[in-house]
Amino acid sequence: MSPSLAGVRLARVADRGGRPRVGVVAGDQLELLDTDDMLALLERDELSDVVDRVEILDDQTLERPAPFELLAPVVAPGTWAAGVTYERSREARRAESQGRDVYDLIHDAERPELFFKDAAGRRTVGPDGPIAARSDASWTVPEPELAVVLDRNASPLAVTIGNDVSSRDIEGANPLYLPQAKVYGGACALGPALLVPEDWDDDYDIELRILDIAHQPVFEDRTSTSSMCRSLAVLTDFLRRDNPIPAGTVLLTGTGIVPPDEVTLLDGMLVEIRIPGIGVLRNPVAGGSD
Ligand code: DO4
Ligand code: MG
Repeated sequence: MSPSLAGVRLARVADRGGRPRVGVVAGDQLELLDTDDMLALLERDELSDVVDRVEILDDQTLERPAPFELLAPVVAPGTWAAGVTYERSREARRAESQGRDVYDLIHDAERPELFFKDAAGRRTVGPDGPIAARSDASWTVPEPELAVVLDRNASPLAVTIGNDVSSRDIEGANPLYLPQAKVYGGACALGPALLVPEDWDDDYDIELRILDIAHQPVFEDRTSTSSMCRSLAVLTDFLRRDNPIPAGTVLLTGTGIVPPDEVTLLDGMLVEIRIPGIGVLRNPVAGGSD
């Protein structure tokens, strides 16, 4: 019988010719499989593909499996995101909206906030890809989130790290501007690997570090998915209602970390999100007003 994927970390890379390949992360080795179909592997939930090449890499960032370039671990046909799933997010939304109560209402309501973040990976980058601050925004922040890859029934297949990059000034001006604050080129990052958990009830620590252009830390904080006020089952239950969910859809599960108000992402900064067991998603920032 082929080994199951439980507990396995999977990454996608492209060789010099641009051909994508799936690899299994084993310590500091990337065992390249003879397939480029991450989704088929996840849905099969077994590791029967033959390893045909082994590359050495950094076991956290998965950087530099030269001559391979790391890709986003999955090209999601759709990416959805949940909002205000942590108390810290409610406080921040309340502050930026100058007291309007929509965020209190959504935090306590039975129906979660779910919004469409991307389609076909057009606005999503992988590890080391540039995330963006909008040119017409003055206050941009990373939102470090556990991201879940779903099958066609919205059941979870794997987890990864997601960055729901957001323009706080645009959303703060009016919550109806949310799609513009959240959906633009470079507003999402995924990676560096997918983890198929052995136990879906496990919680994850999430650590955020923002580095300035000299790569000195300007902010760091951590949270845990144990602080989420909604379960993954509730989020996916609402997501699938009357809504087609193509296999490979990604759901970002909300942020529990909000940088202080004076922090905004600027061209040349670096954002690192670490989830032990998955790795480190590191992205430079491009654009932004200053
Ligand atoms: O309502 C705004 C969305 C907030 C969000 O994306 C989050 O809490 O992660
Ligand atoms: Mg978010």
